[in-house]
Amino acid sequence: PIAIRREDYSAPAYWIDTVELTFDLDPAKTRVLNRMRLRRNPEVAPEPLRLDGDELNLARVLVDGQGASFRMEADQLVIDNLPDAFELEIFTTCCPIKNTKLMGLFVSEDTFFTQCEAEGFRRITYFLDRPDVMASYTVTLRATKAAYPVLLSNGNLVEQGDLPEGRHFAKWVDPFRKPSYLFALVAGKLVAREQQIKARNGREHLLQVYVRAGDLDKTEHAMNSLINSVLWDEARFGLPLDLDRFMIVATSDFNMGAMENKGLNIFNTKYVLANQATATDADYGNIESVVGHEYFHNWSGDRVTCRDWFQLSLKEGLTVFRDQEFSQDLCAEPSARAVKRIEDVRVLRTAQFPEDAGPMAHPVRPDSYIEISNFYTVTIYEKGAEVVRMMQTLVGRKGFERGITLYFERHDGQAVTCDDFAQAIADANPDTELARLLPQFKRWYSQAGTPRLAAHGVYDAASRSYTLSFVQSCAPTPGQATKEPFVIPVNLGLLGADGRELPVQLEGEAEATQGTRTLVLTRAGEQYTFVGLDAEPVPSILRGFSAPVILDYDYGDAQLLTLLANDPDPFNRWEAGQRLALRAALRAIAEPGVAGEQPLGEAFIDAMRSVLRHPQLDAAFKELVLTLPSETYIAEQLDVVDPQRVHAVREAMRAQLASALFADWEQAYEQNHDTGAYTPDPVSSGRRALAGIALLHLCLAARASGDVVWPGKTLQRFKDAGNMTDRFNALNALVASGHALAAPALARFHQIFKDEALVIDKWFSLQAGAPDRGGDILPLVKQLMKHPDFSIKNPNRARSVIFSYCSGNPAALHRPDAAGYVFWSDRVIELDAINPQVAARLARALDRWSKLAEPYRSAAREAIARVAARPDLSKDTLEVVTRALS
Ligand code: DPP
Ligand code: ZN
Repeated sequence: PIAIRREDYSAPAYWIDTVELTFDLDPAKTRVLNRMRLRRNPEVAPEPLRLDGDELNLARVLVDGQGASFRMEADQLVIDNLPDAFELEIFTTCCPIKNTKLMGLFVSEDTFFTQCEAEGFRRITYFLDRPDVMASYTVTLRATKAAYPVLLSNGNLVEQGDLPEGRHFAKWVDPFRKPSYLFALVAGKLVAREQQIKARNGREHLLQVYVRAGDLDKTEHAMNSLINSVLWDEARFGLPLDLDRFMIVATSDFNMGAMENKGLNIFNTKYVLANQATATDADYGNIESVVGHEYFHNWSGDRVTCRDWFQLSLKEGLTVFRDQEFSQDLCAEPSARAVKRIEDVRVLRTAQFPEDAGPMAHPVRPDSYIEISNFYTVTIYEKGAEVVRMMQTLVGRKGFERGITLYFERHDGQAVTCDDFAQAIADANPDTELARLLPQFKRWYSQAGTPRLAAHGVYDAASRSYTLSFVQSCAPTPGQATKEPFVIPVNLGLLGADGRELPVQLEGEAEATQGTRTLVLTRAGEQYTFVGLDAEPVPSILRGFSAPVILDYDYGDAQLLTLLANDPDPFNRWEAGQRLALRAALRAIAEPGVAGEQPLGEAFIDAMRSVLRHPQLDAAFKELVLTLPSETYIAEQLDVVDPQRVHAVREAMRAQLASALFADWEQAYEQNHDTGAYTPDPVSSGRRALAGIALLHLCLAARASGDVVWPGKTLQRFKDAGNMTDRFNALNALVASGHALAAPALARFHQIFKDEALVIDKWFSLQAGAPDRGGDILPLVKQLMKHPDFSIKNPNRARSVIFSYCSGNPAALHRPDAAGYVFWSDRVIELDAINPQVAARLARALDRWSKLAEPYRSAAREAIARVAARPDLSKDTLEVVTRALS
């Protein structure tokens, strides 16, 4: 397979102005008539027309109504000697029922759906399937009325009616030009929750959420999230809904989370369906942010789209940033905003930092790819969002809003680049650091890898001054041996040893300021001297995680305890606890023996007790502080990783916290477990989260002490719970503590929810991700795959079992006998024949193999090589394993 390179971009040789599509929908053979008006792009030297296609049966090609001569070159349909402007008619058929890749037109539970991003439209018809070709679409759908009563496509329904032989049709016109990746159709037996809303500007809109008939009672939260999204984008950024009708449709077979097709978003059911009996607080939160995300794409993605797929983060980084801000803005309490920020950073550090340090590391704007589907990554999405967030930090919230306004004014209706975006934000804010530093700032787009920021502080009593020096560096990544310095905004505050926030005054400044200051680092090494300090301060560096970097600062334990107890910045307060826990973990990992059994010191345990019993702190924040850094995050801090050792130490830490804080967990549980009538608001969901982690530790403590009271109470809680969050937390406590009551509880859970696919996913996932005790998880996973409810073809189900094990359960996967790796390679190969995108995602589970200690390292490499040696591998999977081995 050949690599596509960013520098090879050239404008298309033809433009497509209009597309008229007529579908005769049939699962085995769908006929697609495609009538287009094209014209030569006068700015490009004449070339033949090359249309992309994939797995299509071509029946007819007419140019201006006449049979035309054409040829096939690989998958492309090539036509020479075309006039400057012409009509092209192409008739093809395809087979949706056999489409297990779930790209293009496919069938899920007797309903037709499409997925066209990034390159799925070519599986529907021959086309210039690239995002810079934007056309006006008219779509007619025809199908049997009884089997497919609902016929949907982008835009407005302009005509519908009956046809002979029990068939009917619907005609849709999209008022906006769009690239082919935003095309969508849906046809099947669906029902809709509808709501008419009036936007702030007075315009009326019809909002619809389509699901299968039995799921209508699970659509209220998605609808509310959609309404909030419409109102928020208009209020915060002045971006109104531009359509009369906005539709969301849920499908249970979907490769990704959801898709922002213009006016017709298609969603994985996981991000639509929720009621209190079936969905957890986390599910509610995810639905809100994904509904928001796809809705916000209506501007950042659809109205202004990407010139080419290297610019993917133009829409994804920006839209993740927007959905993060949306979720924060919906929080009434500032502390709830901080909780959301901590959760977002945790995702970045546990998933994106490893990606940036591994074989798939790539810049936010990549330079090349073999298969674009492999670049829908945490780097493009989450790191991309951090880059946008740094821009906001550098120009201020109001300045950023001005920048967004200019961006959309300048580029509405266009397909543009990351450079265009950064330029608009800078141009709207000419007197800011961002504008002055723009070329250097844009290294965040071009250089891969996570920068390290080493900070060092020296206090000088004689001059009452404190000097902080920073040195930034960034390790080589594939294809990038050396890096230039980044622009790093560092939000900083100073605390006294007593925990009070100190005024900040830099040398040469006339006055001190209160609270957080933003330092903008631009050089490899930099120094700041703060004056007017009577004693050595405790620096609170990188407040709110103001840049996606690894901060090394040689804090003393006492300083971290001060920050944990007092930092007015909740992020750094949480971070101080994480640093203390990480430090204990790394020490215990390095010193096998007794230290490894009781890794936590008294001071840390006391600090955790203070947090747990704190009268003012939020329950949600407490839960975050009491959650130890994940095994994956701990492993990232090590040069050589023994996953068994990491697991053993973290489990020992949890056991120690469980026993040492037993009375405190009891109190936390008693105070928080009753949250009254269910609502998924931040306060009550925080209390449920804290009660849940308390219950887990009470069961872990019972495991050590032989106590039967708490496991019994937990089972009762599981049975009586009035919502899924409480029920699932109780089940998790029994499973994670390895209690004998877990088995009957699991059986009962399955019995209650056997008809709720998303809940059964949880049931599978909990078991495949449970703590490994003596190698028991792999045999269990193999057994789960034989369960009648298991199907490898359904991506959600495959993820719930196979990914929960391979990507979510390191100690169970990394077995000394290598059986976990053999299982992984078998599944990658099996999935690759069904669904290459899902297979390639699973292939990433061993990205970090080269960090492993022996015997894991060699065995993992062998398993990857085994996959790579397979003939007929998809280019998706081939790209991943090839990069892993190089
Ligand atoms: N563009 C889609 C999204 O919203 C891809 N799944 O992220
Ligand atoms: Zn997106």
